[in-house]
Amino acid sequence: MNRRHARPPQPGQLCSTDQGGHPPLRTWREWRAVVWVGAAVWMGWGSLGAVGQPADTIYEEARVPAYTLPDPLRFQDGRTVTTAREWSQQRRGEVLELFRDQVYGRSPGRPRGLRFEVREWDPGALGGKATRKQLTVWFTGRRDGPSMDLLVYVPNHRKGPAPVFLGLNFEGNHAVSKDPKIRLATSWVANNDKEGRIGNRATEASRGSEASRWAVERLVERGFALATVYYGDLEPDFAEGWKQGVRSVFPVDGRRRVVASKEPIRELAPDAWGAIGAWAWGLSRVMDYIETDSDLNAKQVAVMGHSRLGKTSLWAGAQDERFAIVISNNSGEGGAALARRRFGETTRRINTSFPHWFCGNFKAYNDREDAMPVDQHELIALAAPRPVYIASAEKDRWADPRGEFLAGKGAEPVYALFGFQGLSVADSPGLDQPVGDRIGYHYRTGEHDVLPYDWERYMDFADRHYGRKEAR
Ligand code: GTR
Repeated sequence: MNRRHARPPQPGQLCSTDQGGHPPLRTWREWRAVVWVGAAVWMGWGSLGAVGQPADTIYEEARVPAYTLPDPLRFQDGRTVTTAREWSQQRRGEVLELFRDQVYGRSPGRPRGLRFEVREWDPGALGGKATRKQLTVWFTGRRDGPSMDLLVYVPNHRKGPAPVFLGLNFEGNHAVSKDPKIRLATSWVANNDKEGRIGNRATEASRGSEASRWAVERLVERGFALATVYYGDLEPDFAEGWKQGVRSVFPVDGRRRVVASKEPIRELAPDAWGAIGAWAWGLSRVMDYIETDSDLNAKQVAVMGHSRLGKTSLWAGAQDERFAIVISNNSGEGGAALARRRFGETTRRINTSFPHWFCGNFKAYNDREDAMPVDQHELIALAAPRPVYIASAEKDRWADPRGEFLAGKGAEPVYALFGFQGLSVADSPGLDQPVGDRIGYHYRTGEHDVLPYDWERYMDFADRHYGRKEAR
């Protein structure tokens, strides 16, 4: 056994090497309170994901219209990429810029005033197997500005800094485990009487409501740390939610100039970040924290997300190359699934049900997927040469499992430039047969969900790529 802990900072201590700061955002809390009321009314029609699937949805292969994917190795001016260097230094930037401009929008970088405040630190968590850390990340460095709460479990039995799985959660940090010490989420949550979210507030009854999706004990047992944040801390998930999220504070204009705003922003440019961009930005801010925590291995951080948060992990991994592994769990349309393959959810559908997820420019592709300058195989390719894992589920036809596999296929030429095998199979494998070399893939039995099966595969994949002795 080799226990190694950095000295716990005192609760309330702010840690940052950056002494910069933004002007106080005096109106932030007041503004948020006003919008909550409107949001509660707006959300009356339903909760997360409660949007119907139209009757004309394509679920038969024979009805999928023919399409041609853009070539990831072709520059906008027609030239061909022939080397890994050309990809990394020129074409990668071009593809990233197209996704920024036309799909997810432009995001700001690390805010100057970023601060990490330790709220709780307990080396006796999970029956003594883990150290639980709870922090608040203050984005402007000011306590009257926006923030997110970060929950971290670090295994106590480990050699050196622990590799990390990082993911956003849907219902609040307290929902990922029954651990009674996790602080309840304080920001807006979607109502669900059965799961204890009432009046858009988390209650004690919502503890552990999402626990089946988070293999906390198994991760710790296998030597991984878990870091998670409630996505609603960054932006509540409804059309006007951005007015109470980080997008109202950090404006992005068409020339990528970012300034902290004294007043909430009331309008977004067509190429400014969408909600997925805001959530992905939060993941990069967690990465900023991880780099400061000597218990965590900042070179071994796998960013993982499910569904809309799988779209988010892919976008976070595309933009921020500090993530060592990128994992998409059932991310579907706007995530791993090819947009041009109109199986299941389509661009029009997603832009209609969730108008806030993507940037304004993306609306131009409703029923015009073929006009997109990119497709989702190129989003996967933006992870290259880092390992990427795509997981699909049998009953998740809305997400187009085959389209998710084919996006991995479409990314292979980029991995090949680096001398890496991608999926290393010609066609989609059968159920519950994980495949892949640098691009991992499985098609699991069951529903749109995150199951222990998925976590075991992600941990196996991470062990293999990190060359960990723990690899079974
Ligand atoms: C669905 C949406 C999908 C997926 C899912 C989820 O309603 O159409 O794109 O993101 O929600 O996030 O659960």
